[in-house]
Amino acid sequence: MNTQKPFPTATSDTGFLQEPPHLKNQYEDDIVFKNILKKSLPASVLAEIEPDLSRFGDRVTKDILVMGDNVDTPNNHPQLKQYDAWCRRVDEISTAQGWKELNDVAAEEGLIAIAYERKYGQYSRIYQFAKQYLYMPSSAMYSCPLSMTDGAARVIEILGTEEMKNTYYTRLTSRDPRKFWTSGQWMTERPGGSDVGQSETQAELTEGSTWSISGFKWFSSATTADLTMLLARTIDPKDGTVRTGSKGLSLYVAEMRQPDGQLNGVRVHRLKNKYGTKGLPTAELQLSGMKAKMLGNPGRGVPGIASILNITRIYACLGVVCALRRCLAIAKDFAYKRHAFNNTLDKTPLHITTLAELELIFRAGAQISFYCVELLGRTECVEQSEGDAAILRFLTPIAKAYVCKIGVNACSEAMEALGGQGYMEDVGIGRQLRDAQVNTIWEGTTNVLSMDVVRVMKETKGQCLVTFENMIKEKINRSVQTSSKLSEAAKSVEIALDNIKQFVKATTSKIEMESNARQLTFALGRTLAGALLIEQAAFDVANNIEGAEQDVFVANRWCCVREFTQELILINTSLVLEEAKIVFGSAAKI
Ligand code: MFK
Repeated sequence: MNTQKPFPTATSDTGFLQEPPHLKNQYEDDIVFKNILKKSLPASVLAEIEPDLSRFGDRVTKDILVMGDNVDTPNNHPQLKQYDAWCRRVDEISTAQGWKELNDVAAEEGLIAIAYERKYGQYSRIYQFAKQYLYMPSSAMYSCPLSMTDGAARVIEILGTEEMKNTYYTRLTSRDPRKFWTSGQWMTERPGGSDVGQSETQAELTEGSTWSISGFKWFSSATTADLTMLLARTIDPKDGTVRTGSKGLSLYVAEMRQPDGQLNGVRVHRLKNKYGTKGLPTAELQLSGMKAKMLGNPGRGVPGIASILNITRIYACLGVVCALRRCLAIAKDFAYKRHAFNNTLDKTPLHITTLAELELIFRAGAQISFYCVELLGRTECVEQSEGDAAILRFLTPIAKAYVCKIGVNACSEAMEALGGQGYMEDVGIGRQLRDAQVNTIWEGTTNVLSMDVVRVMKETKGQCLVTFENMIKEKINRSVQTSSKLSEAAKSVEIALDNIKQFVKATTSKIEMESNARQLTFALGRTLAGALLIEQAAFDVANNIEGAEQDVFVANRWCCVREFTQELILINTSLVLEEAKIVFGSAAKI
């Protein structure tokens, strides 16, 4: 029988005190991330940027983390003051000190600038997103204004006038905090968040090329931005008519404030009370005569703003991946330190297996995100990159829908890995989970993105699937030549590809295509991740890189499980009708 002397009575200061988990350098401590960069960057570029990444990887655990914590402190959440003491309308939104500091850090660190200076050509995007990856989990959603700023810079680069490029673009891509501007992106209105074609806001030409915009925007994220990109229904200057639906919408750019500092026809109706992203000011806005300029052609607002969405969607995808990475960093360090049932958690079989599942999801998501970034860089910097643009157009909604969905669930699981402590605000997982959740919603919900996948298939008459298959096969065929240990995984990917093709063939009606869109999107995401994990493992083996053995294991573990190769279950029309009955109680008219 084990006996021991009685313990002294524990008080709040004596007795057991758990050693807390600590964050190490977020670049040096992340072999998955480092290996992705090795695969996707020329060695000379990586050698040049690595000191900056290593320095920044340390900084995001120090002053930047303090700024983020300051932003997410309840007393510091944004406040709206609508009137001054004399009943003058002022509509001032105050934000945390940390919020302002995060803005300055973003400019100084070149978190937008790097992508547009293009010092490393197509690889500049990877460098920029590598820094975003490090910055996001510490910055309490300053990545939101930054992602929209990035999208706005790109749209101005594509569609803007010389004047816009000399003024707005220069500011959006500046490294000088005194010059740096951020941009918002206002689409959502009360009748339609997903179905933007129902928007009510209207734009009327007043003088020269200046438009006057009036209406009500229901969600405006980062309302303290200096500039905004917005959609409005164009009143035809010739006959005063407006066109209904999304073809009547044009894209406009407007400054938040007029030269005298007054708001530019904007009234802040109220701040939103959100589930997460608490430090990010999101507001309802009344627009009355907001002066704006049109970007691109009238009626082409949705395709115009889609250039922003296609960038912010990659941010959303990466945002979940790095949130999960942060949750895992905390959970892993805790596992080394926490004793339970006569062992530390890192030696407890079920705990190991649970964290390994999350590690797989993280690695899969990181591969998909950085592959999209790689393609984005090529489309912006390489001539004749139409093929890359076509595949990126197809992969972006797949990446956003699939990675955000599996990643948020994994963040929730990581919270549980610390037991009750995981649920405590000051441990650091709560904010990650809350903030990650929005990424499944904004910039298109999972269903909207799944329908976007269907849209691309329709628009390309199925060619995107052929391109997808070729790209995947090219990656896995090349990889198995490097390592025979990847053959099983590669075979699984081929089976998964065949299943997808059979599945698409079997969906014959519009109803079937739509009701199966989510399944299809997830299967495409899962398969893409498989091919990229195989490619990473082969690269590591070929170059004898640290972590190669684990990456071979990961590729096999991801691809050689039942869910990966299982056939997709076709939801046919009669099944949808039956499902409608169990959900809504009666047969749906669809
Ligand atoms: C860390 C991350 C931070 C992120 C911060 C973000 C904060 C900002 C918060 C927000 O602003 S949330 C609001 C986000 N809103 C959305 O994402 C809207 C979601 N809805 C959709 O995406 C709908 O699919 C869409 C509005 C595009 C549907 O509109 P329509 O008019 O029914 O679409 P239609 O007719 O299919 O497409 C119109 C045109 O746009 C077509 O081109 P054509 O006219 O030439 O045929 C489409 O091909 C084109 N298009 C649509 N989506 C596209 C696109 N083109 C390129 N890329 C896309 N993604």
